[in-house]
Amino acid sequence: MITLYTAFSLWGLPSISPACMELETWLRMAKLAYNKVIVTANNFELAPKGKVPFIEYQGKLLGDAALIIEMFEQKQAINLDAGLIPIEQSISLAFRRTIKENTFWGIAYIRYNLENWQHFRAVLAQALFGETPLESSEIFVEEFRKTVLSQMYGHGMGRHSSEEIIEIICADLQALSDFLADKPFFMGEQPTTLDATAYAYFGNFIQPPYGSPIVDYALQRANLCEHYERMTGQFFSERL
Ligand SMILES: N[C@@H](CCC(=O)N[C@@H](CS)C(=O)NCC(=O)O)C(=O)O
Repeated sequence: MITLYTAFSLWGLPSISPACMELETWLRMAKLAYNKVIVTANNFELAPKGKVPFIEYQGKLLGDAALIIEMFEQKQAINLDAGLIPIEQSISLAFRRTIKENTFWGIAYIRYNLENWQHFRAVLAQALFGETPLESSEIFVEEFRKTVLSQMYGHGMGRHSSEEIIEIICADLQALSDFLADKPFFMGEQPTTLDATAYAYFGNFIQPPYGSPIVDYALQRANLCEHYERMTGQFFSERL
């Protein structure tokens, strides 16, 4: 049995962490059964890479959604991308890396900028500390924000102006929308790994209650919104 350690669910999303939602979606697509444990301040220290998601499988803790998916592909001989020819596999990998390594920072930018931080801080505190009063969790969540902002700076996205970040992230969303076009799934008629990634990250732009020109832009990409609904219907129908 797989134990999935994941960030909590909110705003209609299976998880407010896009990487957690990506992995959970993939597990469902691969029809692998799992137990779900919600990560709090108490068990976060189990995370082998200091990040969520992580899993416990065959007595070992493993981190990183992409590496976990690769491990299952090998150990369980599951390949959601088996129908793709090599050039399609390259495109899929390039889009997944773009979403996870670049577009993701748009989500962090929206949540951790000062405008939305007051609200997101309370969400994070509640998730990590439950009913503990906000005061006692304040230091932890403020440190958490500092870590994320410094990661964003280290990545390079955090060195750009708001206008530049908005332009960069909207260009990623446009590329995704153009590539999806009028297909039901990114690589055609059947869902593949890229659908899990795009679904999770796009959902984490459009579902939270945070205003941003990026969110407005995302919501105007009708085919991506329809893809989000399609994936929910197919893999998280209990949420409808
Ligand atoms: N490449 C990792 C990214 C995971 C990730 O960035 N997780 C975030 C939440 S979405 C996290 O745990 N951040 C806490 C931290 O960086 O300290 C994956 O795909 O699993």
